[in-house]
Amino acid sequence: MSFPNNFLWGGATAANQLEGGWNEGGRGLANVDIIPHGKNRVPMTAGLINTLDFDEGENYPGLESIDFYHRYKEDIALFAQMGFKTFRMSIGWSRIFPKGDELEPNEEGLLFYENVFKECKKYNIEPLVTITHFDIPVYLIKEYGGWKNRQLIEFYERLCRVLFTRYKGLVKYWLTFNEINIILHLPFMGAGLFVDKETEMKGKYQAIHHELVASALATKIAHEIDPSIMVGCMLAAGNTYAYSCDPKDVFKALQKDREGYFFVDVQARGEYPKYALLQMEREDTMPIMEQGDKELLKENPVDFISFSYYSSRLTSADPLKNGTTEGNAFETLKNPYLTASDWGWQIDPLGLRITLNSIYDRYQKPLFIVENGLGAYDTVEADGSIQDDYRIEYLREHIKAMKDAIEIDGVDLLGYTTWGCIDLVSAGSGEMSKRYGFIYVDKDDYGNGTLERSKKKSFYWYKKVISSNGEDLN
Ligand code: P53
Repeated sequence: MSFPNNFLWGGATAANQLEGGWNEGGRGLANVDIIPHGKNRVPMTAGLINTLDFDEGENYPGLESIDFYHRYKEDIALFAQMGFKTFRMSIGWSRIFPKGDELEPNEEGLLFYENVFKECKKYNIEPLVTITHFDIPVYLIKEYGGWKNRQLIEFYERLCRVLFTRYKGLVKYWLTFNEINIILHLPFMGAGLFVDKETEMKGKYQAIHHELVASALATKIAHEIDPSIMVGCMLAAGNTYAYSCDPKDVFKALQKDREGYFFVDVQARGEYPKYALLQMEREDTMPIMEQGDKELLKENPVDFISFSYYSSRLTSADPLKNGTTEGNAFETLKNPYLTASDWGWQIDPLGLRITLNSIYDRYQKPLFIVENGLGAYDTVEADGSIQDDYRIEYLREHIKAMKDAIEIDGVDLLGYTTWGCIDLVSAGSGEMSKRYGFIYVDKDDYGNGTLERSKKKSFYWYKKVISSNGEDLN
C-alpha cells in the first residue's frame, strides 16, 4: 500500500469563487468582489487599474459565484458521496470583519462558517481552511493601503484569534495565505496593492514582510489556543526547468525557483535567506522590520507546507526567448515535450513528482497538495451526462506521479485536494466555462443558468479512487 491510511483525499475551493451572497449576512465589500470578468480582469488583479468601485458596464462573477452560501448543505452532501476525507475552503474576511478594523466580529458571518464546518463533521469530512484566499476587505485598501500598511498585521491577528477560538475542535488544518507568492505577479488580488511605478517593488516587499510576520503570528496564536492545530503555508509551486543545458539557463531556472521558495524559506525555516537579503539591499527594496519580527519568525515556523501545482515552468537566460510566454500569471516558455490545456497551461505530471521532491528535500516537513487539476470546457450531452475523460486522464497521471513520490521517493504527504472540485469562478479569467469540477454547475460566463448541480463522469471515478485509497485509478 502506498498511500497512508489516513491520507486526506478531497477537493479545494475559495470563498469568493464559491460563495456568492456578497451582500448578505452583514458581509462587507472585498477586493475580489470588484474584479470583473473580461478584458479588465488581468490588469485589475495586477494592480494596474486604480479603482475600488463597481463600474456599470462590467460583469462581476464573484458576487453570486455558485451560491454555496445558500447551497452548502447540498454541495457538502455531494462531496460526502464521493467519500471526501477533507474539504478545502476559505474564510471571507469581510464576512467576519466587514470593514476589517473592527474590534468585534460579525456574529452572522461566524455562524455561517460554523454551520459549514458542522455540516462537514456530519460526514467526517475534515475542513482544511485557508484564512485568506485573495481576499481583503475593500475598506482596508481604501483607508490603510492594503498589506503594505503594518496595521494589517494587527487586523489579521484579530481575525485569527477569533477563528481559532470559535472553531476550536472543529478545524484542525489552517493555511495562512493562499499562494503567498502571487503578490509578486497579481498584487491587487494577492494583497490589495495598486502598482505605482516608483515604489512598486519596495511596496511589495514591505507588504510581503507584513504577510510573513502575520503568518508567523497566526502559527503562534493557533498553537497557544490549541496545540493540536496544524498550520501550513501555501505556495503556487511548479519547478522551473532550464531551456537548455547552458549553465546560464540552469542558473536562471534556479533564480526563478527562488522567487517562490523565498517565501517558504521564511515560513518553514524561520528566517530570511541570505540571497534574498542581499538582493533586497542591492535593489533597495529592503522592508522596514521592527524589533521582535526576527524572533517571531524564527520561533514560529509552519507545521507543514502546502502548495498548488498545475504545471512546471520553463525559462531561459536569453531575454529574447523569454519575451514569448504562455498564458498564466507565472510566465513560462513553451516546453516542446509537453501538451497544454485550452488555456495554454502545460501538462506535466512528472513535474509534480519533481516539485514534491524538491520541496521535501529543501524543508523535510510534511507536504500537502492543496490544488491540482485541469481547467477545461465541458459539454453536456443530450442525456445530461458529462463525459470528462480528459479530466480523469489529467488527474490519473498526477495521482500516479504523487504515488511514486510517496512510494519510491519517500516524500511525506498529508493529502491531496483537487482544485475546484465543484465548478466555480476562475480566479485568473473570471470565467465559469473554465471548469475543474467533478460536479457540474449550470451557469455560463455571463451569469445565465439555473445553478443546478450534476455529476460528471469524473465524479464516479474519483469516488473509486478514494474508496480504494488511490489503488484503483482506472
Ligand atoms: P484559474 C494563476 C492565476 C491566478 C490564480 O486558476 C492562480 C494561478 C495558478 O497558479 O492560482 C490558483 O482559476 C488559485 C485559485 C485558482 C486556481 O489557481 O485561473 O489559488 O484561486 O482558481 C486555478 O484557472
